[in-house]
Amino acid sequence: MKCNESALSFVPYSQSRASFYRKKGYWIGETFIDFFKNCCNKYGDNIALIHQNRKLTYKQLFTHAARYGSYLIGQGITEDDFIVVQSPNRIEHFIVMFGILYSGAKPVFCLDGLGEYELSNVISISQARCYIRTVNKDDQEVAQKIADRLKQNNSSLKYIEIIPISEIDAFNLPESDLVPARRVSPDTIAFLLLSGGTTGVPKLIPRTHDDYLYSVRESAKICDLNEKSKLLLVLPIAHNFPMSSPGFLGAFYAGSCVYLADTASPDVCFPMIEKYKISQVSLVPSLLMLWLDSVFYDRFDLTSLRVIQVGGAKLLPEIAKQFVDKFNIVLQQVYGMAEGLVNYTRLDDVLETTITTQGKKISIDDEILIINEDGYPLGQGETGQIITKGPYTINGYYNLPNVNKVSFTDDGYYKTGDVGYIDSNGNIVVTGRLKDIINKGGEKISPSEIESLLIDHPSIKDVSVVGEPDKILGEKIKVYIITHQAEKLTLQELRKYLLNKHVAWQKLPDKLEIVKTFEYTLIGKVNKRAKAYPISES
Ligand code: AMP
Ligand code: DBH
Repeated sequence: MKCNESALSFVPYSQSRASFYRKKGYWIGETFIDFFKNCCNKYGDNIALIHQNRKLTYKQLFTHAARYGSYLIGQGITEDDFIVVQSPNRIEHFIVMFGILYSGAKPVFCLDGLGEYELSNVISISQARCYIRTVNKDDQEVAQKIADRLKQNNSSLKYIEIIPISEIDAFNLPESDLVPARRVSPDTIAFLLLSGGTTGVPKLIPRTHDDYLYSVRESAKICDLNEKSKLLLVLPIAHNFPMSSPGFLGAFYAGSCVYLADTASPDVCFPMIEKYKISQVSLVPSLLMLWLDSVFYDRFDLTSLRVIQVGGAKLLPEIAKQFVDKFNIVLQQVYGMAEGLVNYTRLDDVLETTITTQGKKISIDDEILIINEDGYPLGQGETGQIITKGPYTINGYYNLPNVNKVSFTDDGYYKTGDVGYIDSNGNIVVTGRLKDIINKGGEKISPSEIESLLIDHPSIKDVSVVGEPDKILGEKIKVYIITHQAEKLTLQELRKYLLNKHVAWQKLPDKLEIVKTFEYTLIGKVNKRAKAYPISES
């Protein structure tokens, strides 16, 4: 066992479960680099990636990644290192990602929108030795300054690299400098993903080669990807959904072509769908609504679209039905989580199922239980918390033993914090949630994290952050504040205060209400469901 995979930081699968998953053929002993190499050998001259007028075949992508990986090895990167990675949706991300995996090190995937504050927390929990960011040329200077400060403030961080987009060719080392990919064990951590958390600190999710690749292969099959499929990638590339459900990894497994869009807005995506004859796209419900109402709908030929995956937040059946009718596509609902479990409605499901349920689990060995408040399993059709364990669901967050005590049951089930039931056909229906998160258009935001940042503000005596229902985004961030002496505070001031703390812009509050008091529960917690007493609104 490697030092950074000690019992404290990484909770492995038990030996008996691991050998069961191997026996069943779920875990095949393949590492990410084996997987990538196999895809690139098999589909060599197919186009893997297109962004605007740049294209890479599978073969070219492999060569770039191998060169970058060799370069990293030359820089002294080892298989024990965690490397925090941040990129916009550009070809460079794939080169950096597979380059890191080639070097044997482990990427820690961070959304491009994360601020210095969140990055610092991630570096501190993972004890990352490197931070690599790819940026548009215009943002290079700012990114370099942030990276320098991160290095100053985090002693584990020894090496930073800011790569301007389109300049990755600078790492085009001569063939002779290529070194072989480092061999790592397929049952160790391949990378860390971030969970939208309920705690003040981000939760890092350790996924192994064996477990993650199983979910990728199965997802590609369930979503019917093949060499002719053309996927448009619009969601942030570091998120689990566009990565693996079926995502770009599913596409690579099937030899499909991935098109990168600069934004998810219809004026950018619809012309691309027409031009490239895109067949599949993954969206969150808020984007689906944007596409549904777009004035651009009539201006482009969208008939090549065959399947739309929708997940990340609850999709209302009425909206689902309207979308299917208008776009004439097969809707595939996806209920998944970076911690593991992914459910899909199947492509041959009847319409009623695809619009009203979140589908079936990937594997017959995904164990899903619905439990009541006392932790007892409920029957089919009964509503309670969804808990799960299985061949690709983690057994603990990375380096957070205290969080693990509350996030997992004694017998190893991950407590999703989601509420739902399983219908008579075995489809899961998500009806609500227990966990204290705000789901703003699929982006998971921790209220307690924002509260702990705001409570330091000199005018704020107490603060409560809640999700307020929103027609398009599902929820928006609303802040209730009690001030010390009826000071005036505006939403703008609060947002600026958070920005000065280098918080990701997704976490900036949308609404502010100053109140005289909160209502408290019997044990003295702010009762977030209760109505507070407004004295002014901004
Ligand atoms: P994370 O743990 O940050 O990866 O976020 C996963 C969470 O997103 C789930 O536990 C759900 O709360 C939510 N989620 C994902 N997909 C869906 C869906 N199709 N319907 C409802 N909620 C969803
Ligand atoms: O929201 C998610 O995290 C999510 C949604 C759909 C996910 O991780 C996934 C599919 O794999």
